[in-house]
Amino acid sequence: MLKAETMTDVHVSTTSLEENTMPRSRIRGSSTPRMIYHHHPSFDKTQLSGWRSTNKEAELPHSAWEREEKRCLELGLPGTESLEDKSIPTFARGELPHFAGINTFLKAPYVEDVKQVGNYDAAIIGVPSDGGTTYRPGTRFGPQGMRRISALYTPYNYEIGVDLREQMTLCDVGDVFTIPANIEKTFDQISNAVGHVFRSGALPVILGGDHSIGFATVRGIARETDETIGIIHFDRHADIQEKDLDERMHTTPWFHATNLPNVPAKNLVQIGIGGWQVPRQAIKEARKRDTTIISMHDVERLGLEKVAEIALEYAWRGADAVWLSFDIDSVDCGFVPGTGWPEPGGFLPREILYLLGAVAKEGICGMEVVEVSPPYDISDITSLMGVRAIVDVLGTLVAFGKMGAHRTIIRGRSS
Ligand SMILES: [Mn+2]
Repeated sequence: MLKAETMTDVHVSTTSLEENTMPRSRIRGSSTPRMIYHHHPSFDKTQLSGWRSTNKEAELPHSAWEREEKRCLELGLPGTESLEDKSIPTFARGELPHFAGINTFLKAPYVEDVKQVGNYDAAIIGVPSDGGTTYRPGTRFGPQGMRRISALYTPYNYEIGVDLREQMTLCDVGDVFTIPANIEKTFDQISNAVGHVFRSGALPVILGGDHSIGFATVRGIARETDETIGIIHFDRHADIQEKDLDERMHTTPWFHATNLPNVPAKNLVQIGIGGWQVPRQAIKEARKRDTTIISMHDVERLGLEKVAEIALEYAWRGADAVWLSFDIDSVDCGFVPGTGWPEPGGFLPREILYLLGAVAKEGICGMEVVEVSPPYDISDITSLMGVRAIVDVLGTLVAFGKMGAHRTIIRGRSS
C-alpha cells in the first residue's frame, strides 16, 4: 500500500512512480508541502500468502486433467480441422465449456449405479425435499440450483493450494427419491441413501433440502457406526424443538438427532444463532440438553479463530467424528436471499468461509448444505454460496490430509 507523507518527515524518494502519480501542481509549486510516496523497502514479498499460493501451484500434478482431456476426445470425438487447440472435442465432454454439458455437481461423474459409489472419495447426494418448511418452500429445487451454478467452478483453488481433480475423486450419485407428501417416509429414504454412501467409504456430501433432513442424514450415519458423532451446526435458528405444526419439521432436526444413542447433545455446537426467529421452546430444549450455542455476538467478541477452536473443542470432546450441517441462512440474508426464513445479521461470506474451513480441518464424517431455495434466489447467488461452502470444505479436507479419515469409524471396517 502506498502511503503519502510530507517531505519533511520521510526520506526522499525519487522513483518514477512517485513522479507519475503525483499531482502536477504539487511537483511544480514550491510553497505547498511536497507529497512523496513511501514504499516498504524492508517488506519481503515471500511473506505474502499470495506468493506462497502462487508457488504452491507448481507442486500440483496435471495427470488427472490430461486423462480427462484424452477421455473427452475419445467420447466426444476430435474437434473440427479449423480448431487450433486439438484437445477440444466435437461434443462437449468434461469440465469445458463451463456453460455447456450435463450439470452434475462440479461436472463430477454421474454414478448411476450407486453400488459403485465406494470407488470415490466423496459423493454428492441431492436431497430434494421441502416438506419440512414452515414459511417459504422451494428447497426441493436446491440440489438442481447448486448443481447448475457449480458449473462455473474449476476444481482448483489458488488460496488453499489444492486441485480437487488431481488430489481426490468426487462423484455425483444424483438425488434421493423423496416422497413430497410424507416427511417420515422421506426421512427413511434419506437415512437409507446416506447410510449406503457412508458405508461404502465415500464421504456423503448432501445438497438439501430444508433443514428437517438433518435428522435423517445424521441418523443414516449414526446407524452405520458404533462411535460417537458430534455436530457442528451453522444457522440463525436453533432447530431443536420437538415438533412444529404437529410434525417433525425443519425446526426440529437436532431434537431427534440428539435422541440417537451415539449422537449426544453435549457434542452439538450451534454457531450463529440469533435474531427474532428462534422459538423459545427451542432455547428451552438447548438449555435442557446442554448444547453449545455460539451467538453472533460471541463471534464478534471472540473472533473467528477462537470461535472455530471452541466449536472443535465441544464438538469433538469425547466424540469420534463430526457431522457438518451448514444452513445457508446463517449468512446474512443480504447475501443469500434464496432461503426459507431470511434473517438479517448473520455471517459475512468471508467469515463463514473461514469458519467452515477452520472446523473442517479436523475432518468430518459428512456434510450438508440446507435451506437453499432457488425460486427465491437472485442471479443464483444463494446457490453459489452453498456450492462454495462445499468446495471449500472439500479443499480443506484435502489440504489437511483428512479426506477419507471418516472411514475409520465405519462399523466392521478397519481403515
Ligand atoms: Mn435456519
